[in-house]
Amino acid sequence: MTLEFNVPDLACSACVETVTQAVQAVDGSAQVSADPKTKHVSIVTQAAQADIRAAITHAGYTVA
Ligand SMILES: [Cu+2]
Repeated sequence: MTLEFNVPDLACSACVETVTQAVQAVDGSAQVSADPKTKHVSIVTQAAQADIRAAITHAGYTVA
């Protein structure tokens, strides 16, 4: 399944890396694409949306 999130705090490529690592700590095979310009994060994963959302939040980012 593909999850779509808006992460307004996503400012640069380091943020993308942080979010990607947080998501992949939940699901190592997750495919994460995130764009600091649009603040849009798209994640292909089998993990539950709530778990992915929690991982991003715990990494210090607000999910809109
Ligand atoms: Cu950043």
